[in-house]
Amino acid sequence: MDKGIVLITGATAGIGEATAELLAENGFRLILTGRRSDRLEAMKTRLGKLTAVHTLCFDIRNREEVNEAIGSLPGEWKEINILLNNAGLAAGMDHFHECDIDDWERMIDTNLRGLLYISRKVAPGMIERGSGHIVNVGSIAGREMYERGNVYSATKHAVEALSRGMRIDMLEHGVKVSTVSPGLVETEFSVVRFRGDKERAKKPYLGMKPLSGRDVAEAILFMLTRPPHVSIQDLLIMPAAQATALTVHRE
Ligand code: NDP
Ligand code: 8X3
Repeated sequence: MDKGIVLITGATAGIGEATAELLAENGFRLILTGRRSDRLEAMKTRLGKLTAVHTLCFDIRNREEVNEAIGSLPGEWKEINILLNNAGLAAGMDHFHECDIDDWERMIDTNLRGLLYISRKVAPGMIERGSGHIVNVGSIAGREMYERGNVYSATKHAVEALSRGMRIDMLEHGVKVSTVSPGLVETEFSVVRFRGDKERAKKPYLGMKPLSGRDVAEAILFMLTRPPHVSIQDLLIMPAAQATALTVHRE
């Protein structure tokens, strides 16, 4: 049975890719987005065997690219039922006074501006149809601060705050807004954060079992498949070995 159209930002890796796979297995039609066109095409071939897939290749930091991409959707793909705002990154992990300001701008432009651009473009269609669901990927870093987390954490706190504001503003229009906030998930996140340094990137996961993208995808699927009158507003999902951002039990 058709479950509607889901647009996933950052579908080329990690949580976005795992969610695309799980939603394809569960009968959702997918619009997959990201900057790496080769990965998008490979996913279209792979998941296209399970469901209808459309791909859009653009940089979410660029407002014109976002508007053009959404504007380019063919008629049968225009009515987006669910928007998964997942694209995001941490760039660097340094004390505030030593951070690279370019890193701050990348995080603010991706995690915040990008999320705002695409949500502002997609939400009016949901409001017109009187239904829709926006799921924003937050983080444990959006719930608490930790040493050297400064601007990444601030962007995720902003995602939490924005989700609450979006929920209030769109309540009367039948649009659900949810946040899913994971703890440590082993994806490309850490490799990106530490600029391709694979050894350093392994450190957060040493001696413990982190979440997989699939674990988070399963939580998202649960949120998306509640009956119309039920809204999971906020979901914190952590590895069993992690109590807070920095309290991790390692063997
Ligand atoms: P990955 O690095 O594995 O995936 C990130 C995705 O975001 C990629 O598909 C990437 O695609 C996309 N992306 C990044 N920048 C842009 C851009 N400028 N334009 C378009 N797409 C972009 O990381 P995760 O899967 O771990 O991260 C997904 C989300 O989960 C992020 O918001 C992250 O903050 C959050 N999160 C991650 C946690 C973790 O421990 N991994 C924990 C808590 C939250 P491409 O490069 O092709 O553009
Ligand atoms: C990613 C989780 O703890 O590395 O959002 O900030 S953490």
